[in-house]
Amino acid sequence: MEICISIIVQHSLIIYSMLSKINPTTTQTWEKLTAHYQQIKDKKLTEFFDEDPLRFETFSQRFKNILIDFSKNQLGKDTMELFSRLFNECKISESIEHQFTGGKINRTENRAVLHTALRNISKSPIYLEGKNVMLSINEVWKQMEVFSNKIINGEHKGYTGKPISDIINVGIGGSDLGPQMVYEALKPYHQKRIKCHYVSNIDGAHMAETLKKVNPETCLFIIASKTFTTQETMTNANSARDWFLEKGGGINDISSHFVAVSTNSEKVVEFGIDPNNMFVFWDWVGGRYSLWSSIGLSLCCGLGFSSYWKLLEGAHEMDIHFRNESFENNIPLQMAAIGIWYTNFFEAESEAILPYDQNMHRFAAYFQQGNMESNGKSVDRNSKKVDYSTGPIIWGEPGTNGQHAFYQLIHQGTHTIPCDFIGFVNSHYQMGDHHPKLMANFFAQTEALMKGKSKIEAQSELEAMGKTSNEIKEILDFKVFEGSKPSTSILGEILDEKTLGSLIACYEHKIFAQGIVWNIYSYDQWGVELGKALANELVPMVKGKATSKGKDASTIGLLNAYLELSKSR
Ligand code: G6Q
Repeated sequence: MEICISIIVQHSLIIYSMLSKINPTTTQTWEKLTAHYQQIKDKKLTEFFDEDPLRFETFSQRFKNILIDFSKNQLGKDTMELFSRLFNECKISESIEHQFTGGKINRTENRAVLHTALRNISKSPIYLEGKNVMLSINEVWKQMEVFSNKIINGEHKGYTGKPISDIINVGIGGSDLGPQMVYEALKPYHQKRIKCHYVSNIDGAHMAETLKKVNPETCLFIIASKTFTTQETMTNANSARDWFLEKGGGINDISSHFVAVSTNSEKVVEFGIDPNNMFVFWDWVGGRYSLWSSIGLSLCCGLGFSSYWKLLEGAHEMDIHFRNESFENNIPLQMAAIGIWYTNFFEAESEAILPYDQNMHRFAAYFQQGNMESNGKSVDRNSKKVDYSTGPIIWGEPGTNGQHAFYQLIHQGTHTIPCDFIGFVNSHYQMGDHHPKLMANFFAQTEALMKGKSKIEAQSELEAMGKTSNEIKEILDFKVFEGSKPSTSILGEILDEKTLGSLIACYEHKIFAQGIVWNIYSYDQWGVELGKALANELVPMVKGKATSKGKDASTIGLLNAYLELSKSR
């Protein structure tokens, strides 16, 4: 017994010292990178290409049917060599192993981080505290497959005997963004008879407008919440249940119209959902990484289990790549390095994700959470305030819409905004020449950002247009594009399930690797808590049932105005 306790104690000590606690800016390589930055910061991107005719080949990587072109970034081979050393100094390989093998690297929540196990389709054992987690994962996979097959083939009937036609996923944040993003991205793979809807916002408009589109007899609600206590989700779930009962469903019919995806069985039962209709997951799945868990149930129903499986397969392939490849060939690590290069040396504050694929319209929003909630931290793993930048602001919209909106600032503004362009060689939609035109825009933008337009070029253009020298003088400076605006191009063969799975996993690993170097904990999200707690406290005040005494003057002012104006309607 004593020996056993001693082993446990030793083990937990090892667990807590698992990730390095190195301030990256104190490493030898950081100093070298700083000097290196001074040498190349003003070098034009076009100069890099002039010097090395094989630059595209040197800085392109291939992963399955995806090509990643890093060549239009402000860096040379020496830059990447330095980053390889920095990553070694920050113990990246050890950290990757800790993550994949169930180390409690989410230190502030004392949890392992094992979303990679959820897509371990090889089913090879992964042990957490002596238990092979793949056994329970496999059981949930089976449950998801059986359930979604019944929905798709119409065997699962609603309370009037009709098959289910609409799935409403009720969740928020990590329990919403991932499945919704994937469902949208994989439109060509949708099941014909089933439509998925996603309701997240506590604004009643979201649920009310969605309910207008469905029939209570044929709709199934998936209440997706890791904790089953989230204010927005529980409020929406209660309203959905009220609506269902009002529209003719009975209490006994709830079991065929409501299922839960959660880690909290007690709360699920309290809500009135039969535990047999519950799909579990585990505390080692972070909300924003839970797409891979039973939170993906709506996808199994809306796409079919085999499509969902291919998504996992694509992610698993990227996991193997990330875990095994050396820095020189490791795509997520190189993406991480380039991001750090711009954030910490070029002082870029944001990164744009620009998919040239309309169906990927939620991809940037998804990684806005993935990245900003993971790496939006300012306390390091030594509990010290960092004195360097960490996670950037992530944003983006699908091309070409963005071109007619915000690209102006990327081309001619004062900020450095590294951009990821994502596009595909083949389209699912064979309509006229839309696709070649779309891709021409992709390539044109990356070219324009890199090359820019010099004063001489602008001048000769204006001359060719027949402008007088006075007219040219007036306008010339505004027609100049500095160029040397960095971009990475990601070109896939077609947007299918596997490719999407690989892309998502690639960005996830990039985020993780950056968090390791920045010496922060990427898997907690304490920043979300304060607002949540205050909102709960404010509800009775907004309802006029509690005094706002003790609140600050602005909040009291807002509350008073709200209550006064609410009387006037
Ligand atoms: C993600 C966050 C957050 C979470 C939501 C929903 O990493 O933790 O976005 O997913 O707050 O939480 P529940 O699933 O517990 O309702």
